[in-house]
Amino acid sequence: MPTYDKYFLMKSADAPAYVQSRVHYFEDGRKLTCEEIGDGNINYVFRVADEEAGRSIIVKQAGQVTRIDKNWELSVDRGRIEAEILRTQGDLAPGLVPKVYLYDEVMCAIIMEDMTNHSMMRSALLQHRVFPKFADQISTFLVNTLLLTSDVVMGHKEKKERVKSFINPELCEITEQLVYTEPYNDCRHRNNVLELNREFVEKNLYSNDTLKLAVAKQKFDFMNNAQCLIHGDLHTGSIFINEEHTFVFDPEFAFYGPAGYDIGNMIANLFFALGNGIAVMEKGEEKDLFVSWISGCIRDIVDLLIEKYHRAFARHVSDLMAKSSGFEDWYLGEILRSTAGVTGLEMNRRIVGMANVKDITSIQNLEKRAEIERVIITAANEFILHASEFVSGDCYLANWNKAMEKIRLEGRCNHGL
Ligand code: SR1
Ligand code: MG
Repeated sequence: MPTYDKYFLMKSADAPAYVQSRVHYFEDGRKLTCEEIGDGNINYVFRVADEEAGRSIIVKQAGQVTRIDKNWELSVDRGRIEAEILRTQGDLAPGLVPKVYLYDEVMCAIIMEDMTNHSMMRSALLQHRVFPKFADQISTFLVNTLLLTSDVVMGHKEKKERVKSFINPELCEITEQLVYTEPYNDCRHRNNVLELNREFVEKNLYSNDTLKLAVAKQKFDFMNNAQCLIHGDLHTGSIFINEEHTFVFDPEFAFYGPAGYDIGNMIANLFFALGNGIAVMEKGEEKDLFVSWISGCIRDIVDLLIEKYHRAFARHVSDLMAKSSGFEDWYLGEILRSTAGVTGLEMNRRIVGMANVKDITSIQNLEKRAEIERVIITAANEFILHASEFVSGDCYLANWNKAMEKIRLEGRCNHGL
């Protein structure tokens, strides 16, 4: 029987005994089952269950290399960061993240609440399910976790201590490469570009110097702006959801960075779901319902976030100078500018970069996929190049619609988008 005093990467068969040795969650002697359910690029996620009693728990273990590339080594310290931020976010946004029962420094494993009766949001959106409460819930999560961990609210010394403990160089480096560099030059020759779009990508991304300058400015904001504690990878695969409730999890990329990074990631990933709905759904009521819900969701997230930001600012801001007239709007303006830029960056990198999204890669009709990819890149470049213009939810939708129109007019969109 292992004593777990030395790190090893668990297999499904190891996890039940490990859980029993670490937490008192299942009664002794119960028959436990386990499956590995992780579908991310990096870690292993085991669901350990007592099927008869209807109880289950999650073990998430950090491997020493990524799943997407076994030659890619990563510090296992990300497990500690993830456990700490889940606890912090649980305090700031109660009920919106899973409870952490234990973090094991040796095995680099977190034992946490299972998000039963919830589905991974990306998979649910691929089935074109709608979640009417999501915009309200995620905007609360964003405002609470971002504004309340920033210097405008927190004591500045305490905040600096936290910046220190959330230094996350290796995971940040992944983002610096995959989001802020490679989509614009394929410098590591690992971009995935659809053959039908090769020329389009060459022209609009790899040879676009104006765009590269705007991206470079955003990159240095990401690296230097320790504004607040961000999740760092807030896409629809980092959310479990049902019609009533939302759980945000998987914050191993967390560090003190720009608030707009989380908000922009969220919006971009909803655009992927919208793109999928437009490309694959048959014309009709169901499609209209999904497209109108997801568009409304994007618009509402931005607008609710602005509304809740002002409320939280009035209630929580402690820094005397941040109370100066005009500061509240200026600070929000900076967040919104960065949000729009990151929306564009995430949209581009999931289309041409190394780590893609099923919303798009699962589109079987390659002509349709190519067209929706061009719409996404067109909209993305506008978000990046004109970031300061996106000051409301309607601006986001108008840009998407303009990109759809542009691709149609270019005579390429003949496949029913
Ligand atoms: C090597 S990791 C690739 C991507 O997966 C993660 O979820 C992040 O989004 C990262 O960029
Ligand atoms: Mg992840």
